[in-house]
Amino acid sequence: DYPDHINVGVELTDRMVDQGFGDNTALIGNGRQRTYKELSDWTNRIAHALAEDYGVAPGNRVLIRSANNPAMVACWLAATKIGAVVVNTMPMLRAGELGKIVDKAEIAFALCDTRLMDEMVACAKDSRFLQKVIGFDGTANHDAELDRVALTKSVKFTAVKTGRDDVALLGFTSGTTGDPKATMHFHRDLLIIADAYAKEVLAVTPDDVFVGSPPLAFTFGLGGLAVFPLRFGATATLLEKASPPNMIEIIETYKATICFTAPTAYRAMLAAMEDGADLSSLRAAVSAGETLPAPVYKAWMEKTGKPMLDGIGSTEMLHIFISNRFGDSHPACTGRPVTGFQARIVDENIDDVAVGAVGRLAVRGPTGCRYLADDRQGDYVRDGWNVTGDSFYCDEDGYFHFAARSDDMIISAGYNIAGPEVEAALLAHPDVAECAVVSANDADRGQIVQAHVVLNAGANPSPEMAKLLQDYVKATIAPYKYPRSIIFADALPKTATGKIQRFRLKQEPAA
Ligand code: 3SK
Repeated sequence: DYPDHINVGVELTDRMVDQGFGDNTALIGNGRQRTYKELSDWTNRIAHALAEDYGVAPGNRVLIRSANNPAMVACWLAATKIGAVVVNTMPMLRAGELGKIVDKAEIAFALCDTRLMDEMVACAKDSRFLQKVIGFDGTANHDAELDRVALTKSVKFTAVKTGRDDVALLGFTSGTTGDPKATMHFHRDLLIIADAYAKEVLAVTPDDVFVGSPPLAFTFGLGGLAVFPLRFGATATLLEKASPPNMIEIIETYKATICFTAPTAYRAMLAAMEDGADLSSLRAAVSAGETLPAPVYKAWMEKTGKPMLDGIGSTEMLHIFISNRFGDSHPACTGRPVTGFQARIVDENIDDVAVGAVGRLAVRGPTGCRYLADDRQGDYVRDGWNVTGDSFYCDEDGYFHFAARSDDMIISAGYNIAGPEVEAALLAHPDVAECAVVSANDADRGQIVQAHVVLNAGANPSPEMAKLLQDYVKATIAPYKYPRSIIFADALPKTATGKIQRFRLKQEPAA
């Protein structure tokens, strides 16, 4: 029941001012706080500049390159107000990676934090699509071209009357092959994720203060650190470098109430948390982006007592579609579908599997996958269901449980072994800081379980330690699942959004 015309840039700024939230703090970052009225004025000035001085037209694709900061949010909302289709990108991307995105989305304009210009300019030099790179000041001291032009403009702007089903955002997902896919999302989709997940599951109010680490270029971050707070008159704190100690400090300083991050960061927050750390304001620790290992959930609950809500989303679906709830949150359980979404466990013919059996997680709802010009659309959406890359099972009470990424299932001597289950067993050992479990080829067993392990400081990576960990796993889960190969590492390969790149580890020979 959304109107025919929605502009999400207007909904999250001017509309909030009209509804009486003008004096509420909308954004905190880089040492400054902005109210909703200030954000509305700021975005209107930038919108004028983009449309009038740079000729950005409705439907043009606009890339934004920045770390998480208020200026990035202002640029995103301003470009959305003029009906542009925005592609938010990570600050660490190199010219070659930016080039793939520019080519795929045929991007004409780039708005770039002046501190990150080099790679953007290098990308533009060879591009047949990119017409103009416009610098903005990510520190929000208005010391860059776009800021200077915007300051000459009126704070009143009549936004483009976009249709609710006009594309507002292209979310890029790198996949495992390195060939990026762009998922198209409509103006209404950005409101739906707030009105479904953020309202129903988190019950966000104007008193909430959000903190977290996922980049705004990742839809997990854009939802959790921009759309959700701004939809409800709440406050977003934005950190350019969201280290675990920084997040703890923000919770203490600004009395943050909702934290969005991935399990690895929660684990690191626990390690960085000093006795006496004050997390009393926190009312939800949202975990997504990776499955939440039961030991991390339990350690968090024991140490903080603050509700931890595991959920699963995807760039294709835009945000979280299955989640735990307050008072109904369980270890090793992803929860139940968010209102408006339906989920099933299916086989390769998209038929239901038995209750409790592992199969592919399929989902449908008010958002869904629409790849931009990509043959992989037909693999992802089948019979109207979005078939994810995750293996799950559903119990008799309708709760969904993660088994493995479909390509993380290890078949060893006829046994099906879910890599994440072995990871959870290893992570429960006090000497293990991080681990990733993959398959390695083996002449006798076809595949064997191989664990890549980062040890905590002080623990010694030795054959004795490997044996100790193997025995520990055998004593924790069915012994056939133990990692026959253990490789110690200083760090694990990760994507820019912090997901472990297990596919890169699979190339390692068995040790
Ligand atoms: O990976 C996830 O779980 C996720 C969650 C929310 C939005 C987007 C993604 C990929």
